[in-house]
Amino acid sequence: MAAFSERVFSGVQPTGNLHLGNYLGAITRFVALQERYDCVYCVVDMHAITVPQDPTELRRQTREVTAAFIASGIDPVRQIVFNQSQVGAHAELGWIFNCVARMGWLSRMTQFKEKAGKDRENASVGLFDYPCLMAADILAYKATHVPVGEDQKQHLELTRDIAGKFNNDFSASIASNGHGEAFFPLTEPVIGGPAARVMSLRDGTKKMSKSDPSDYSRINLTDDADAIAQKIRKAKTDAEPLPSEEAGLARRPEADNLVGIYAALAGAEKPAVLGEFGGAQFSTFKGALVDLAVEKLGPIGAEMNRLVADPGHIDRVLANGAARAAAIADRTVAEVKDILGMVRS
Ligand code: AQP
Repeated sequence: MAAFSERVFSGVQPTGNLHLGNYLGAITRFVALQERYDCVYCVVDMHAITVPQDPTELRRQTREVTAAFIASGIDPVRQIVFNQSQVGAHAELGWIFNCVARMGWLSRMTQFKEKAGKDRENASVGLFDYPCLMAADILAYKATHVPVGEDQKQHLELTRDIAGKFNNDFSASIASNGHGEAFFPLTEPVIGGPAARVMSLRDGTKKMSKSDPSDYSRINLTDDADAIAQKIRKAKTDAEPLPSEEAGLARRPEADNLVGIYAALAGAEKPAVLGEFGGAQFSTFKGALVDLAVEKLGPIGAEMNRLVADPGHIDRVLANGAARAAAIADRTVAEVKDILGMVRS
């Protein structure tokens, strides 16, 4: 396999109510990775429109996700922060990948099945095709690492399948165009830690999600201290005290979830949290979790509110990021066209 320079790409949809799952599963990892890698972080508005969006809300939420990135510690000067629709190369490469990916591959995607539900006939073609655009997002930058929550693992495997098939199908042309053995990297997912899959506060077997109708199922990044406290105090639990060992969390999804959230917010692992709280009642543990969550999330929510009050500044950040992103992605698409045999002037 050819050597690729290391680069991180990831995206978040501007579909409202950024929550603790998005923050712990994805955004905190984005922040950590920027210390070691060149990073490209994208507000994926083209993915958002795979389900209906109100135009005014889409614009507001695009700015809000950008504000969340910056408020959480992503540096848009050192790293590239932009919204997907401003860089046409994503859609162009996405089309090319439609012609590389196979129907059978996409038919196996569980997220489409979950999101389309029983009304598959009425789902948009874009919702079905989402993973091809996601592969284009990543591979337009030849990203070697993608930090995501566990729910995105299957889509990343598909990205690797698309990259592998492209490298294989066009190997002769890739070599004759001077790109060596492989044009695209086989991107590595960066998944893990105690909060790779944060669950609903109302049901420990369901993912915490923006689209859950109950606001009590999630902690939003913009929730104030009172809302955070109420949601944690009302979070579903069982009747037993916390165990002292991690094995004691098996078959206790709600307890496991709250311990995972505490660990991720504290920058610790679950055994250390259980070392401290093993034997405690939930009332005690929830009190400590409220204090920690308010301490960590309060300043982020306040900074987000400050940033969204100046949409002009956010739009300038996005425009600057888009120009820098396009410089990389346009070149990749031009090279892909040469490999495919498309005439360009
Ligand atoms: N519950 C979660 N736990 C850990 N990570 C999560 N992510 C999402 N939910 C959790 C990760 O957050 C990043 C951005 O996700 P997204 O907003 O682009 O899309 P999503 O996964 O579809 O988010 P939601 O909240 O579940 O939205 P809806 O309800 O619209 O489907 C991704 O890295 C994701 O893994």
